[in-house]
Amino acid sequence: MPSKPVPVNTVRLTTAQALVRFLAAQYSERDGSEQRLIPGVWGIFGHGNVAGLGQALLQATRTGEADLPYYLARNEQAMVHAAAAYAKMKNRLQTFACTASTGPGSTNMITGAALATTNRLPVLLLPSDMFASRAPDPVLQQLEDTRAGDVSVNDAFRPVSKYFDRVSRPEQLIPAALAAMRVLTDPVEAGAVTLCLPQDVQAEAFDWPVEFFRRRVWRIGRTEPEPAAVQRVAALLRSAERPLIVAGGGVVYSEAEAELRAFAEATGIPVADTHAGKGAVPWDHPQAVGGVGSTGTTAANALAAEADVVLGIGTRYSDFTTASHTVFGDPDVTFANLNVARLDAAKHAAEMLLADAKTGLAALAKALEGWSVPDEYRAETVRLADEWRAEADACFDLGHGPLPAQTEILGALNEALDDADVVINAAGSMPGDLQMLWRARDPKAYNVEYAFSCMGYEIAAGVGTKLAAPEREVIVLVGDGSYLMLASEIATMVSEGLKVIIVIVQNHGFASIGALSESLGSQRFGTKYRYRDEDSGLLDGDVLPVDLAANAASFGAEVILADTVAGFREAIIKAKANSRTTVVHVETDLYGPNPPGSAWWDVPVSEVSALDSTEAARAAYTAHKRGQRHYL
Ligand SMILES: Cc1ncc(C[n+]2csc(CCOP(=O)(O)OP(=O)(O)O)c2C)c(N)n1
Ligand SMILES: [Mg+2]
Repeated sequence: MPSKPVPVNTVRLTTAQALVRFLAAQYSERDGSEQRLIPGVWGIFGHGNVAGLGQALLQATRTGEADLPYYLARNEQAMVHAAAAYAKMKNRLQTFACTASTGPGSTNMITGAALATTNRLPVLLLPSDMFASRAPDPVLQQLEDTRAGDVSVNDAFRPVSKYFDRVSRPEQLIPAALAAMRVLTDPVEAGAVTLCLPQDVQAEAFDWPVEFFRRRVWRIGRTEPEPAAVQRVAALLRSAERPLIVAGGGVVYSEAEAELRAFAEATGIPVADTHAGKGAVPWDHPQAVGGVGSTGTTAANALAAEADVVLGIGTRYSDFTTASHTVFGDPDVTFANLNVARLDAAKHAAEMLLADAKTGLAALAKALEGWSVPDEYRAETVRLADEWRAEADACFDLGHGPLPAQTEILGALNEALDDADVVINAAGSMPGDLQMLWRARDPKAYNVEYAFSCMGYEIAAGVGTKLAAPEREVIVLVGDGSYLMLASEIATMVSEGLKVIIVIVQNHGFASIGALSESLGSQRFGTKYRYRDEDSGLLDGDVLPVDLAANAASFGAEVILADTVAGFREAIIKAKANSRTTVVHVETDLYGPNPPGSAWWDVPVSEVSALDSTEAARAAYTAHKRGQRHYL
């Protein structure tokens, strides 16, 4: 006998209207606190989304049927950066959706997607796609592939997304949207989630089961460690004489700072940090030794050189952290990694402790109760950290001229800021200086994106960070190169009334890649913003008349100029007192001096060359390369 159909209450909506209603009903939960998973949508409209998602967002606002505020970005890459920075500030418990038109609007988001996935930050991307019906093909901005009819430019999102789907029929939205939420709230999978929305499907109506739109709570949870794994790692640490902790972003995202501090104090194990982990332990804590690796402190790198057991917590061990596999120097060094993700836990042939950082640290602390490193090792940690702090103090007070050194500007800024103020940066010479010198006391006060190190992240991230933490002062540090790449979100800050301080560090070129080029024998070739010199044929003529202060003012920001350290200090005090977006423009010396380096970074030098500078650099490279190894 045929069974009767199950009665389902339905509501007739377009796919876009359904998605808006669905997103407004999604919540995340951890430790009992619930919050909206997707509290808003960023976008730029074109023919791909203006009448689909655009109409749905308008209808939601006009009728109040779904609470999903819309933010208008100036560049699609930037809006994904804003969403990633927001998610970072919210410890991955919340993020934004981003809607873009077909073709270039969508492909502009690919860099942002890669940044989010590389940094393990959830973002929901909604690129519009070519017609599912194919009726008017090829539409404006449609790629035509001679080999396959179903390929669109959006397929380029696949390798940079942790979940990818194309909603080619309205009803496909149901499994696609649920899968998207699952991945967005999974700390192991954290990254970009892409739902491609063909422009005709966005506007197509369907009878949706009302159950699809009920309030849904996605429980993020905390993975408990396996007791046997805790015992194995505890035994390894007990056997150690010179253990070292490498604290990464997982500590911060898991809000495990108190556990890490307590663990470090009880065991006496020194704590080195990565960019994403900075601030988890305050810089002046007795076990804190600062950044480790290529741009690490002398203290952290000296301890790493002799560490017998390295406990990595929530770190992905980038090449900067390991100094390209050279910073850990003990031939018998072994690793234990506490991480939610097997991908990271398994690195360097480690004893794996698969768990959330908070629960994992609590379990480890219990298993190691009563055990500590020898007093001499604690004393050595403090001595090395003190030595480094004296070096850092010297970098802050060089009396360099005529233009200040960047380290002096960073020192003055660090001193002028309060503990909760957030500093943002991503690329250029500043991340290295900050990794060595910045003194953070608050785990959310340091937002340096150094997994993708994407020029152009900085200002956009200022927007996302300020939306996430309106109560905090947000300071964007941006080099002139990064500024030139993507400054347009200053207009967004102004229109949204977001008070952000942007410090433009103007040195007329790439201090970072210039110094790198010189050290690799490439003589700073092509790293300065200069007129082309007629005699040499190179870009080494006069400085260009580019005026970034005037450019920033043209967006509606208030601009303060500084050309000395004292002037910069005053400018920051004024900027802090301001209530609107303020840009502080400071000129610094392109040639440093840089803080003292104590580790290497593997950037290959030409094996054969007709230049003496390259030959010399190759010899140095070959020598360094001998110290590189797999940790097996
Ligand atoms: C999108 C992108 N393109 C290229 C690079 C490679 N890169 C790293 S730093 C840098 C120069 C940065 O210049 P600027 O922002 O002025 O900072 P500075 O080096 O002067 O401190 C470049 C081109 C990058 N990180 N990101
Ligand atoms: Mg520069």
